[in-house]
Amino acid sequence: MMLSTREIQELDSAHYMHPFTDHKGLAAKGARVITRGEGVYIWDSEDKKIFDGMSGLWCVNLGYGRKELVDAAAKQMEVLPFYNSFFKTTNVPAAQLAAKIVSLAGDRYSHVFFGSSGSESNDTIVRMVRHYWTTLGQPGRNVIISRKNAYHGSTMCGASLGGMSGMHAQGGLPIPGIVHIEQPYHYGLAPNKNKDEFGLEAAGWLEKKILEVGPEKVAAFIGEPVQGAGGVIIPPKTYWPEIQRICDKYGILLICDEVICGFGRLGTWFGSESMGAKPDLMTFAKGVTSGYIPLGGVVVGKRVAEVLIEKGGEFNHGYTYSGHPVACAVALANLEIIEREGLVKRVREETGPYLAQHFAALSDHPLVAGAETFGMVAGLVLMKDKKNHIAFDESLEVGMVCRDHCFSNGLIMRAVGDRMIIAPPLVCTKAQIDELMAKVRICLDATLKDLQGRGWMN
Ligand code: PXG
Repeated sequence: MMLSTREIQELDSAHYMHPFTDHKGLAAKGARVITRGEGVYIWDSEDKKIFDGMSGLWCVNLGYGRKELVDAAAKQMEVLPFYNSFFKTTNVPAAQLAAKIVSLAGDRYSHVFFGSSGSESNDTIVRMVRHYWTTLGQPGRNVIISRKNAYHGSTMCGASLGGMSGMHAQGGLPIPGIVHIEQPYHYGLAPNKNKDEFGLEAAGWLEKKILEVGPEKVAAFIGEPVQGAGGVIIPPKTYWPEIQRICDKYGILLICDEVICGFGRLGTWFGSESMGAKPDLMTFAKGVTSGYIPLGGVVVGKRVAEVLIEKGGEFNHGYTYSGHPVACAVALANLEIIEREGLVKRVREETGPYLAQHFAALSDHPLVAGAETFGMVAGLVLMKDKKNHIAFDESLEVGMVCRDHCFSNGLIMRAVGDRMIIAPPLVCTKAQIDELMAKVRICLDATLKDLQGRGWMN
Protein backbone atom coordinates (compact mmCIF):
# COMPACT_ATOMS: atom_id res chain seq x y z
CA MET A 1 0.00 0.00 0.00
CA MET A 2 1.36 3.40 -0.97
CA LEU A 3 1.20 5.91 1.84
CA SER A 4 0.68 9.61 1.14
CA THR A 5 3.28 12.12 2.33
CA ARG A 6 0.87 13.27 5.01
CA GLU A 7 0.31 9.71 6.27
CA ILE A 8 4.05 9.05 6.51
CA GLN A 9 4.54 12.34 8.33
CA GLU A 10 1.84 11.39 10.81
CA LEU A 11 3.41 8.01 11.55
CA ASP A 12 6.75 9.71 11.81
CA SER A 13 5.74 12.38 14.24
CA ALA A 14 3.68 9.95 16.34
CA HIS A 15 6.41 7.33 16.71
CA TYR A 16 9.83 8.15 15.33
CA MET A 17 12.12 10.08 17.68
CA HIS A 18 14.71 11.73 15.44
CA PRO A 19 18.31 12.57 16.33
CA PHE A 20 19.07 16.19 17.24
CA THR A 21 15.46 17.29 16.73
CA ASP A 22 12.98 19.56 18.48
CA HIS A 23 9.92 17.36 18.01
CA LYS A 24 7.31 19.97 18.76
CA GLY A 25 8.64 22.15 15.97
CA LEU A 26 8.98 19.21 13.60
CA ALA A 27 5.45 17.91 14.20
CA ALA A 28 4.00 21.29 13.28
CA LYS A 29 5.64 21.19 9.86
CA GLY A 30 6.06 17.47 9.19
CA ALA A 31 9.37 15.87 8.21
CA ARG A 32 10.48 15.85 4.59
CA VAL A 33 10.24 12.31 3.35
CA ILE A 34 13.21 11.29 1.20
CA THR A 35 12.34 8.29 -0.92
CA ARG A 36 15.11 7.56 -3.42
CA GLY A 37 18.47 8.60 -4.79
CA GLU A 38 20.54 8.37 -7.96
CA GLY A 39 24.02 9.77 -8.47
CA VAL A 40 24.27 13.13 -6.70
CA TYR A 41 20.49 13.57 -6.51
CA ILE A 42 17.77 12.56 -4.06
CA TRP A 43 13.99 12.76 -4.46
CA ASP A 44 11.32 13.41 -1.86
CA SER A 45 7.86 11.86 -1.59
CA GLU A 46 6.43 14.68 -3.72
CA ASP A 47 8.92 13.71 -6.44
CA LYS A 48 10.97 16.85 -5.96
CA LYS A 49 14.52 16.38 -7.26
CA ILE A 50 17.22 17.74 -4.94
CA PHE A 51 20.98 18.11 -5.43
CA ASP A 52 22.53 16.46 -2.38
CA GLY A 53 25.30 18.89 -1.56
CA MET A 54 25.95 17.05 1.74
CA SER A 55 26.44 13.45 0.51
CA GLY A 56 23.68 12.30 2.84
CA LEU A 57 25.54 13.30 6.00
CA TRP A 58 29.12 13.52 4.73
CA CYS A 59 29.07 9.88 3.72
CA VAL A 60 27.53 8.93 0.36
CA ASN A 61 30.85 9.54 -1.35
CA LEU A 62 30.15 7.33 -4.37
CA GLY A 63 26.69 8.80 -4.85
CA TYR A 64 23.40 6.93 -4.77
CA GLY A 65 22.36 3.85 -6.76
CA ARG A 66 25.72 2.03 -6.96
CA LYS A 67 24.62 -1.49 -7.83
CA GLU A 68 28.03 -3.02 -7.08
CA LEU A 69 27.63 -2.10 -3.42
CA VAL A 70 24.16 -3.59 -3.34
CA ASP A 71 25.45 -6.78 -4.97
CA ALA A 72 28.37 -7.03 -2.54
CA ALA A 73 25.93 -6.87 0.40
CA ALA A 74 23.49 -9.37 -1.13
CA LYS A 75 26.22 -11.85 -1.99
CA GLN A 76 27.72 -11.71 1.50
CA MET A 77 24.30 -12.03 3.12
CA GLU A 78 23.70 -15.23 1.20
CA VAL A 79 27.06 -16.74 2.13
CA LEU A 80 27.39 -15.57 5.74
CA PRO A 81 25.18 -12.70 6.96
CA PHE A 82 26.79 -12.59 10.39
CA TYR A 83 29.36 -14.13 12.57
CA ASN A 84 31.16 -12.62 15.54
CA SER A 85 34.90 -12.10 16.00
CA PHE A 86 34.99 -12.61 19.77
CA PHE A 87 35.88 -16.22 20.45
CA LYS A 88 38.92 -16.93 18.30
CA THR A 89 36.89 -16.65 15.10
CA THR A 90 37.05 -14.26 12.18
CA ASN A 91 35.45 -13.87 8.76
CA VAL A 92 36.86 -13.35 5.30
CA PRO A 93 35.71 -9.77 4.53
CA ALA A 94 36.77 -8.45 7.96
CA ALA A 95 40.31 -9.83 7.64
CA GLN A 96 40.59 -8.60 4.05
CA LEU A 97 39.23 -5.15 4.87
CA ALA A 98 41.56 -4.69 7.84
CA ALA A 99 44.51 -5.49 5.59
CA LYS A 100 43.20 -3.18 2.86
CA ILE A 101 42.71 -0.23 5.21
CA VAL A 102 46.18 -0.71 6.70
CA SER A 103 47.66 -0.75 3.18
CA LEU A 104 45.90 2.54 2.35
CA ALA A 105 46.90 4.14 5.65
CA GLY A 106 50.61 3.36 5.22
CA ASP A 107 53.59 1.93 7.06
CA ARG A 108 52.89 3.59 10.37
CA TYR A 109 49.85 1.34 10.92
CA SER A 110 49.36 -2.38 11.40
CA HIS A 111 45.83 -3.09 12.69
CA VAL A 112 42.18 -2.08 12.50
CA PHE A 113 39.54 -2.36 15.24
CA PHE A 114 35.98 -2.37 13.86
CA GLY A 115 32.78 -0.86 15.23
CA SER A 116 29.64 0.30 13.47
CA SER A 117 29.85 4.08 13.75
CA GLY A 118 32.11 7.02 14.37
CA SER A 119 30.79 7.52 17.89
CA GLU A 120 31.46 3.93 18.93
CA SER A 121 34.90 4.07 17.39
CA ASN A 122 35.80 7.14 19.40
CA ASP A 123 34.65 5.32 22.53
CA THR A 124 36.99 2.51 21.51
CA ILE A 125 39.79 5.02 21.16
CA VAL A 126 39.30 6.47 24.65
CA ARG A 127 39.44 2.99 26.17
CA MET A 128 42.34 1.93 23.96
CA VAL A 129 44.43 5.00 24.75
CA ARG A 130 43.92 4.62 28.50
CA HIS A 131 44.64 0.91 28.32
CA TYR A 132 47.82 1.68 26.36
CA TRP A 133 49.20 4.03 29.00
CA THR A 134 48.16 1.72 31.82
CA THR A 135 49.96 -1.16 30.09
CA LEU A 136 53.04 1.04 29.94
CA GLY A 137 52.82 1.57 33.70
CA GLN A 138 51.46 5.11 33.47
CA PRO A 139 47.78 4.85 34.50
CA GLY A 140 47.84 8.51 35.56
CA ARG A 141 48.26 9.52 31.95
CA ASN A 142 44.57 9.54 31.17
CA VAL A 143 43.61 13.05 30.10
CA ILE A 144 42.59 13.55 26.50
CA ILE A 145 42.72 17.03 25.04
CA SER A 146 40.17 17.93 22.39
CA ARG A 147 38.80 21.16 20.94
CA LYS A 148 35.78 23.40 21.31
CA ASN A 149 33.23 23.01 18.54
CA ALA A 150 34.71 19.62 17.61
CA TYR A 151 32.31 16.82 16.73
CA HIS A 152 33.30 13.30 17.70
CA GLY A 153 29.90 11.65 18.04
CA SER A 154 26.97 11.35 20.36
CA THR A 155 27.81 8.54 22.80
CA MET A 156 29.10 9.44 26.28
CA CYS A 157 32.74 9.44 25.15
CA GLY A 158 32.00 10.83 21.69
CA ALA A 159 30.00 13.76 23.01
CA SER A 160 32.57 14.36 25.76
CA LEU A 161 35.42 14.47 23.28
CA GLY A 162 33.29 16.77 21.14
CA GLY A 163 33.29 20.42 22.03
CA MET A 164 29.63 21.25 21.47
CA SER A 165 28.32 23.20 24.45
CA GLY A 166 24.71 22.23 23.69
CA MET A 167 25.63 18.56 23.98
CA HIS A 168 27.63 19.04 27.18
CA ALA A 169 24.63 20.80 28.69
CA GLN A 170 22.62 17.58 28.62
CA GLY A 171 23.49 14.44 30.58
CA GLY A 172 26.38 15.62 32.73
CA LEU A 173 29.14 15.81 30.14
CA PRO A 174 32.02 15.82 29.54
CA ILE A 175 33.03 12.69 31.43
CA PRO A 176 36.14 13.12 33.65
CA GLY A 177 39.53 13.36 32.01
CA ILE A 178 38.54 15.18 28.84
CA VAL A 179 39.45 18.85 28.42
CA HIS A 180 39.16 21.28 25.51
CA ILE A 181 41.14 24.02 23.83
CA GLU A 182 39.92 26.65 21.37
CA GLN A 183 39.53 25.66 17.70
CA PRO A 184 41.81 27.04 14.92
CA TYR A 185 39.08 29.18 13.34
CA HIS A 186 41.00 31.99 11.69
CA TYR A 187 38.07 33.85 10.14
CA GLY A 188 36.00 33.67 13.31
CA LEU A 189 38.66 34.37 15.94
CA ALA A 190 41.33 36.54 14.36
CA PRO A 191 40.48 37.53 10.77
CA ASN A 192 42.99 40.37 10.77
CA LYS A 193 45.92 38.24 11.87
CA ASN A 194 48.34 36.63 9.44
CA LYS A 195 46.85 33.22 8.83
CA ASP A 196 50.03 31.19 9.22
CA GLU A 197 50.95 32.97 12.43
CA PHE A 198 47.46 32.34 13.75
CA GLY A 199 47.90 28.64 12.94
CA LEU A 200 51.02 28.48 15.10
CA GLU A 201 49.34 30.43 17.87
CA ALA A 202 46.29 28.12 17.82
CA ALA A 203 48.51 25.02 17.97
CA GLY A 204 50.34 26.68 20.88
CA TRP A 205 47.10 26.50 22.90
CA LEU A 206 47.69 22.75 23.00
CA GLU A 207 51.09 23.19 24.62
CA LYS A 208 49.61 25.64 27.13
CA LYS A 209 46.93 23.12 28.05
CA ILE A 210 49.48 20.28 28.35
CA LEU A 211 51.51 22.36 30.78
CA GLU A 212 48.40 23.38 32.72
CA VAL A 213 47.20 19.76 33.08
CA GLY A 214 50.73 18.43 33.66
CA PRO A 215 52.50 16.64 30.79
CA GLU A 216 52.68 13.39 32.78
CA LYS A 217 48.87 13.27 32.91
CA VAL A 218 48.17 13.85 29.22
CA ALA A 219 47.40 10.72 27.22
CA ALA A 220 46.43 12.10 23.83
CA PHE A 221 45.19 14.93 21.66
CA ILE A 222 42.29 14.37 19.27
CA GLY A 223 41.18 16.51 16.33
CA GLU A 224 39.38 16.36 13.01
CA PRO A 225 41.84 17.31 10.23
CA VAL A 226 39.13 19.72 9.02
CA GLN A 227 36.29 20.26 11.49
CA GLY A 228 33.13 19.17 9.71
CA ALA A 229 29.97 19.47 11.80
CA GLY A 230 31.54 22.53 13.48
CA GLY A 231 31.10 24.37 10.18
CA VAL A 232 33.93 23.22 7.88
CA ILE A 233 36.72 24.94 9.78
CA ILE A 234 39.84 24.59 7.64
CA PRO A 235 42.94 25.18 9.77
CA PRO A 236 45.88 27.28 8.52
CA LYS A 237 48.56 25.07 6.95
CA THR A 238 50.92 25.75 9.83
CA TYR A 239 48.51 24.30 12.39
CA TRP A 240 48.79 20.52 12.14
CA PRO A 241 52.60 20.27 11.74
CA GLU A 242 52.91 22.34 14.91
CA ILE A 243 50.35 20.14 16.71
CA GLN A 244 52.44 17.15 15.65
CA ARG A 245 55.63 18.76 16.94
CA ILE A 246 54.01 19.46 20.32
CA CYS A 247 52.62 15.92 20.64
CA ASP A 248 56.06 14.52 19.81
CA LYS A 249 57.76 16.84 22.28
CA TYR A 250 55.64 15.54 25.18
CA GLY A 251 55.32 11.97 23.87
CA ILE A 252 51.53 12.15 23.82
CA LEU A 253 49.46 10.19 21.32
CA LEU A 254 47.97 12.00 18.36
CA ILE A 255 44.50 10.91 17.26
CA CYS A 256 42.91 12.15 14.04
CA ASP A 257 39.19 11.70 13.71
CA GLU A 258 38.90 10.86 10.01
CA VAL A 259 35.18 10.07 10.06
CA ILE A 260 34.49 12.84 7.54
CA CYS A 261 37.95 13.46 6.08
CA GLY A 262 38.91 9.81 5.47
CA PHE A 263 38.64 7.92 2.20
CA GLY A 264 39.29 10.74 -0.21
CA ARG A 265 37.25 13.71 0.88
CA LEU A 266 40.28 15.98 1.20
CA GLY A 267 42.01 14.52 -1.87
CA THR A 268 44.15 12.02 0.06
CA TRP A 269 43.15 8.66 1.51
CA PHE A 270 43.20 10.19 4.98
CA GLY A 271 42.81 13.89 5.75
CA SER A 272 45.79 13.89 8.10
CA GLU A 273 48.05 13.26 5.07
CA SER A 274 46.81 16.52 3.53
CA MET A 275 47.38 18.37 6.79
CA GLY A 276 50.90 17.14 7.52
CA ALA A 277 50.00 15.12 10.62
CA LYS A 278 51.09 11.59 11.50
CA PRO A 279 48.47 10.30 13.91
CA ASP A 280 48.99 7.22 16.07
CA LEU A 281 45.29 6.39 15.82
CA MET A 282 42.63 7.29 13.28
CA THR A 283 38.86 7.03 13.66
CA PHE A 284 36.90 6.22 10.51
CA ALA A 285 33.25 5.57 9.55
CA LYS A 286 30.90 7.16 6.98
CA GLY A 287 32.86 7.12 3.68
CA VAL A 288 34.36 3.66 4.31
CA THR A 289 31.07 2.21 2.95
CA SER A 290 29.81 5.40 1.29
CA GLY A 291 27.09 5.20 3.93
CA TYR A 292 25.41 2.19 2.30
CA ILE A 293 25.68 0.21 5.53
CA PRO A 294 26.93 1.20 9.00
CA LEU A 295 30.62 0.58 9.64
CA GLY A 296 33.29 2.39 11.60
CA GLY A 297 36.55 1.64 13.30
CA VAL A 298 40.00 2.64 14.44
CA VAL A 299 43.20 2.37 12.42
CA VAL A 300 45.82 1.49 15.01
CA GLY A 301 49.40 2.64 14.59
CA LYS A 302 52.28 0.28 15.33
CA ARG A 303 53.29 2.35 18.35
CA VAL A 304 50.00 1.46 20.06
CA ALA A 305 49.37 -1.95 18.47
CA GLU A 306 52.75 -3.35 19.48
CA VAL A 307 52.26 -2.43 23.14
CA LEU A 308 48.69 -3.71 23.26
CA ILE A 309 49.50 -6.95 21.49
CA GLU A 310 52.82 -7.71 23.22
CA LYS A 311 51.98 -6.60 26.73
CA GLY A 312 48.33 -5.54 26.97
CA GLY A 313 46.73 -8.96 27.45
CA GLU A 314 43.02 -9.08 26.74
CA PHE A 315 41.45 -5.75 25.78
CA ASN A 316 38.03 -6.09 27.43
CA HIS A 317 36.16 -4.25 24.75
CA GLY A 318 34.19 -5.05 21.57
CA TYR A 319 30.85 -4.90 19.84
CA THR A 320 28.54 -7.62 18.54
CA TYR A 321 28.98 -6.11 15.10
CA SER A 322 32.78 -5.62 15.23
CA GLY A 323 33.92 -6.83 11.82
CA HIS A 324 30.39 -7.42 10.51
CA PRO A 325 30.91 -9.47 7.35
CA VAL A 326 28.25 -7.70 5.26
CA ALA A 327 29.46 -4.23 6.21
CA CYS A 328 33.07 -5.23 5.53
CA ALA A 329 32.13 -6.73 2.14
CA VAL A 330 30.42 -3.49 1.15
CA ALA A 331 33.45 -1.50 2.32
CA LEU A 332 35.78 -3.65 0.22
CA ALA A 333 33.61 -3.06 -2.87
CA ASN A 334 33.42 0.66 -2.05
CA LEU A 335 37.21 1.01 -1.75
CA GLU A 336 37.70 -0.95 -4.95
CA ILE A 337 35.45 1.48 -6.84
CA ILE A 338 37.20 4.53 -5.33
CA GLU A 339 40.51 3.07 -6.56
CA ARG A 340 39.22 2.00 -9.96
CA GLU A 341 37.67 5.40 -10.65
CA GLY A 342 40.73 7.22 -9.33
CA LEU A 343 38.51 9.37 -7.14
CA VAL A 344 41.11 10.39 -4.55
CA LYS A 345 43.43 11.79 -7.20
CA ARG A 346 40.51 13.32 -9.08
CA VAL A 347 39.40 15.22 -5.98
CA ARG A 348 43.00 16.33 -5.31
CA GLU A 349 43.91 17.40 -8.82
CA GLU A 350 40.71 18.07 -10.69
CA THR A 351 37.36 18.46 -9.01
CA GLY A 352 38.71 19.81 -5.69
CA PRO A 353 40.63 22.69 -7.31
CA TYR A 354 37.64 23.33 -9.60
CA LEU A 355 35.29 23.56 -6.62
CA ALA A 356 37.82 25.77 -4.80
CA GLN A 357 37.94 28.25 -7.66
CA HIS A 358 34.18 28.50 -8.07
CA PHE A 359 33.38 28.51 -4.37
CA ALA A 360 35.89 31.29 -3.66
CA ALA A 361 34.18 33.34 -6.39
CA LEU A 362 31.05 33.42 -4.21
CA SER A 363 32.86 36.05 -2.12
CA ASP A 364 31.61 38.64 -4.61
CA HIS A 365 28.10 38.08 -3.22
CA PRO A 366 26.99 40.80 -0.75
CA LEU A 367 26.10 38.20 1.91
CA VAL A 368 29.20 36.04 1.63
CA ALA A 369 32.47 36.24 3.54
CA GLY A 370 35.29 33.78 4.05
CA ALA A 371 34.36 31.27 1.32
CA GLU A 372 36.90 28.42 1.48
CA THR A 373 37.22 24.78 0.45
CA PHE A 374 39.54 21.84 0.90
CA GLY A 375 39.01 18.90 -1.45
CA MET A 376 35.28 18.27 -1.38
CA VAL A 377 34.31 20.25 1.69
CA ALA A 378 33.43 23.91 1.59
CA GLY A 379 32.17 26.58 3.97
CA LEU A 380 31.26 30.26 3.87
CA VAL A 381 29.93 32.79 6.37
CA LEU A 382 26.81 34.84 5.90
CA MET A 383 27.64 38.36 7.10
CA LYS A 384 25.43 41.37 7.68
CA ASP A 385 28.24 43.74 6.80
CA LYS A 386 31.28 41.91 5.61
CA LYS A 387 33.39 45.02 5.05
CA ASN A 388 33.19 45.91 8.71
CA HIS A 389 33.01 42.28 9.85
CA ILE A 390 29.58 42.67 11.45
CA ALA A 391 27.74 39.39 11.99
CA PHE A 392 23.98 38.90 12.10
CA ASP A 393 22.32 38.66 15.48
CA GLU A 394 22.52 34.96 16.36
CA SER A 395 18.87 34.81 17.37
CA LEU A 396 17.79 35.62 13.81
CA GLU A 397 19.07 32.20 12.70
CA VAL A 398 20.01 33.53 9.29
CA GLY A 399 21.67 30.23 8.38
CA MET A 400 18.33 28.46 8.81
CA VAL A 401 16.65 31.05 6.58
CA CYS A 402 19.24 30.32 3.90
CA ARG A 403 18.91 26.55 4.39
CA ASP A 404 15.16 26.77 3.77
CA HIS A 405 15.74 28.70 0.55
CA CYS A 406 18.21 26.02 -0.51
CA PHE A 407 15.67 23.30 0.03
CA SER A 408 12.97 25.22 -1.85
CA ASN A 409 15.40 25.55 -4.73
CA GLY A 410 16.33 21.88 -4.81
CA LEU A 411 19.62 22.00 -2.95
CA ILE A 412 20.81 20.42 0.29
CA MET A 413 23.27 22.80 1.92
CA ARG A 414 23.79 22.71 5.68
CA ALA A 415 23.71 25.63 8.10
CA VAL A 416 25.94 25.69 11.17
CA GLY A 417 25.03 28.98 12.80
CA ASP A 418 25.68 31.48 10.04
CA ARG A 419 28.11 29.20 8.23
CA MET A 420 26.74 27.47 5.13
CA ILE A 421 28.54 24.28 4.25
CA ILE A 422 28.64 21.64 1.56
CA ALA A 423 30.36 18.29 1.13
CA PRO A 424 29.27 16.94 -2.26
CA PRO A 425 29.76 13.31 -3.28
CA LEU A 426 33.30 12.58 -4.48
CA VAL A 427 31.89 11.42 -7.82
CA CYS A 428 30.63 14.94 -8.52
CA THR A 429 31.75 15.98 -12.03
CA LYS A 430 32.84 19.46 -13.08
CA ALA A 431 29.49 19.92 -14.84
CA GLN A 432 27.71 18.97 -11.62
CA ILE A 433 29.89 21.41 -9.67
CA ASP A 434 28.75 24.12 -12.14
CA GLU A 435 25.15 23.11 -11.48
CA LEU A 436 25.77 23.12 -7.73
CA MET A 437 27.37 26.57 -7.78
CA ALA A 438 24.54 27.99 -9.90
CA LYS A 439 22.05 26.66 -7.35
CA VAL A 440 24.06 28.08 -4.45
CA ARG A 441 23.95 31.51 -6.10
CA ILE A 442 20.19 31.32 -6.66
CA CYS A 443 19.74 30.41 -2.98
CA LEU A 444 22.02 33.18 -1.76
CA ASP A 445 20.12 35.71 -3.91
CA ALA A 446 16.80 34.45 -2.54
CA THR A 447 18.19 34.69 1.01
CA LEU A 448 19.45 38.24 0.42
CA LYS A 449 16.09 39.36 -0.93
CA ASP A 450 14.30 37.72 1.98
CA LEU A 451 16.61 39.32 4.58
CA GLN A 452 16.22 42.72 2.95
CA GLY A 453 12.44 42.23 2.97
CA ARG A 454 12.56 41.50 6.70
CA GLY A 455 14.68 44.61 7.25
CA TRP A 456 17.61 42.55 8.60
CA MET A 457 20.06 43.80 6.04
CA ASN A 458 20.85 47.27 4.73
N1 PXG B 1 33.49 12.00 14.23
C1 PXG B 1 33.24 12.92 13.27
C2 PXG B 1 34.35 13.79 12.80
C3 PXG B 1 31.95 13.03 12.73
O1 PXG B 1 31.72 13.95 11.80
C4 PXG B 1 31.26 11.25 14.21
C5 PXG B 1 32.54 11.18 14.69
C6 PXG B 1 30.24 10.32 14.77
O2 PXG B 1 29.90 9.37 13.85
P1 PXG B 1 28.51 8.57 13.98
O3 PXG B 1 28.62 7.53 12.89
O4 PXG B 1 28.46 7.97 15.31
O5 PXG B 1 27.41 9.56 13.75
C7 PXG B 1 30.94 12.19 13.21
C8 PXG B 1 29.54 12.25 12.69
C9 PXG B 1 26.39 17.30 11.17
C10 PXG B 1 26.58 15.90 11.63
O6 PXG B 1 25.49 17.96 11.71
C11 PXG B 1 27.81 15.28 11.53
C12 PXG B 1 27.95 13.99 12.01
C13 PXG B 1 26.87 13.31 12.56
C14 PXG B 1 25.65 13.95 12.64
C15 PXG B 1 25.48 15.24 12.19
O7 PXG B 1 27.13 17.77 10.31
N2 PXG B 1 29.22 13.43 11.98
